[in-house]
Amino acid sequence: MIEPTLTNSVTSDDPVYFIADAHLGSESLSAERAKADELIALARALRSTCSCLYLVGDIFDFWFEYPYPTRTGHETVLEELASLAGSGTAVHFLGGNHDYWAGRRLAALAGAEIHRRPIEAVHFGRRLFIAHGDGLPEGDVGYRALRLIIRSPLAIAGFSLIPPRAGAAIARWTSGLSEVTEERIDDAVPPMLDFMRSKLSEGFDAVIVGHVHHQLRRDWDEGTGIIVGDWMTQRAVVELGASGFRTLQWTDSELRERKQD
Ligand SMILES: [Mn+2]
Repeated sequence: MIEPTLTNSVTSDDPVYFIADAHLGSESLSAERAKADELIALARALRSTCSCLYLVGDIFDFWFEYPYPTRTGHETVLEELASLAGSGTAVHFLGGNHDYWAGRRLAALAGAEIHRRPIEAVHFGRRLFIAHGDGLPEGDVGYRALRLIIRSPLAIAGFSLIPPRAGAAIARWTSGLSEVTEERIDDAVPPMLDFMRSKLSEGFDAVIVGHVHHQLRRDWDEGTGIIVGDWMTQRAVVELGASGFRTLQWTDSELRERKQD
């Protein structure tokens, strides 16, 4: 059983927001610019209206903390997140399977609290279980084995000896192996729904995950399950306010209700 880390619960009337799977650094230069510019615009729009921003994993297609200074290539986004944090928004970063190696350096650059495990938080009286979602459904056994290797200290030590440019090339290659397709999304949704219901049965009021790249909300008797959807292709955003959850999309420089597929 996965025990979530309990975060400090924020008592505020301002809504809480969730985004996931921007995979910054994975696409063409123009796609990358659009993703980053719009993410920066969102962060600016959220300033002073958002008590808490959860980055629910795979915001970066690749993140590694070398033991010496390197350019991240994501300076503008990081600066904007840091100013959002500076304005009083609590920024929580959950490591995904692509950016699990995020640590102290990212925390300092983005003003974010870094989590390498699922977290539990309470907002608007609801007990939330928040996780990126990789390897959580029970069926994901092969991937779980791979993840154990990715997360081993020895593998991390080995990777830090590779020059950053070569390291990034290896990361791009492994990233291509896990490319998102419609078929993979269809396969991933049912076990994720099962997983969410099992967490709800443990007493959570809502379960929020990313990873699947498809925005989805299910309301069951025992609670709400939400897959945030991705920033990469959908600019998906989820809001939790006093009146409950809203599935949104950043489009034409504002947040709008997003029709469920
Ligand atoms: Mn993922």
